[in-house]
Amino acid sequence: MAGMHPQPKLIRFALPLAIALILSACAGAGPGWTYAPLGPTAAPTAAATATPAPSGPGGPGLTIEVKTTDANPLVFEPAMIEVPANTSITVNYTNDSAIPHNIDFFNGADQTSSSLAKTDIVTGPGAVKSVTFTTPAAAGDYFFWCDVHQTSMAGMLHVTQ
Ligand SMILES: [Cu+2]
Repeated sequence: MAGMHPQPKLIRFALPLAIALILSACAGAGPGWTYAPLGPTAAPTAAATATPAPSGPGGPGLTIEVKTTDANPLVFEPAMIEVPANTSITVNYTNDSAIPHNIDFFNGADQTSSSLAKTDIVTGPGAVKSVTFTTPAAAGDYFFWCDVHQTSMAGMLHVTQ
C-alpha cells in the first residue's frame, strides 16, 4: 500500500518546490520590477496671471470748482456747469456756510434719474468734498442738487459733444 504513494507525493512536493526555486532565483537576481514613476504628475499650475488693475479713467481729467458761500448759503456757485461729454471730471465742492450741503449729480434732466455721483454731505466753513466721475456720453442737461435742500438748492450740468 505504501509503495503506491511515493510518486504522487513526490510530485506534489516537487512542483511547489520547483516553483519556489524559480521564484527565489528571480528574487536573487534582483527585483524583477522597478518602482514605476507615479505617472505624469501634474505640474503645479502657475498662479493665475493677475489681470492688471484698471488704471482708472485716463488722464487727470478736468477739475471743476463749485462752492456755497456764507453770504449766500443756499445756492451753488456756479449753478450751471459746462463740461465735455464722456470725460473724467473731478468736482471739488467747497462749503463756506455753516449749513450742511453736498452736490449730487443725476443721469438725466431731473432727479427722477439715477444718481451719477455725489459728494459726502459736509458742513462749513472751509469744508471741501470731492467726487470724480465720467460725464455722460450724450450731450444734454443733467440735473444736480443738494441732497439736504432738494427743493431750494439745485443746478444743471450742461454736457456738450
Ligand atoms: Cu444743501
